[in-house]
Amino acid sequence: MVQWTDFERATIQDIFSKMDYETVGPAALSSCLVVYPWTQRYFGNFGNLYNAAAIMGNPLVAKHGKTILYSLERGVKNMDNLKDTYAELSVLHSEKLRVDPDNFKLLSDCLTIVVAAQMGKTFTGEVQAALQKFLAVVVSALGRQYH
Ligand code: ZNH
Repeated sequence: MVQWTDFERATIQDIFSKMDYETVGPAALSSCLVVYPWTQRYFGNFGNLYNAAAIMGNPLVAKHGKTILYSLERGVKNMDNLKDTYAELSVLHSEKLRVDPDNFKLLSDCLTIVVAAQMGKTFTGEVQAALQKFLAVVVSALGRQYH
């Protein structure tokens, strides 16, 4: 089982409690779709993803960005049981959505960049390590039901 230090727990809780999901979720997902264009293939039903401006202004992208953050919030509340927390979503992404699990890491990097930009100087090396660790464990849990 993954062990968390008090600092890591406090940092993750702090980041998510202060996060504005309305801006961070859409920014992270739209960055992912712009920077890694092949990730657009899963969102064929989202309408216009023609260019960066279209992606950033797409309401379905914005909504889904928020959905992802709410899902991560569930993880923040269940840091000692991330495997079970994401078991069902792992099955969904694997069997139904057929999302290549490598993409989870790309999204978590985009999210880290958005958070870092917002936190400025308070985004220290220790904070970065705690956030990346949390996201890596979530990504691993999301990848567990792939075979
Ligand atoms: Zn995902 C969906 C989460 C990533 C793709 N997702 C989803 C949902 C959730 C999630 C919660 C919803 C479900 C239901 O409805 O039930 N994701 C998530 C998370 C993450 C993710 C947490 C990370 C971290 N995804 C992702 C990626 C991708 C995706 C990266 C690609 C690229 N998802 C997806 C899709 C879907 C989802 C496609 C479906 C959508 C719609 O709406 O249609």
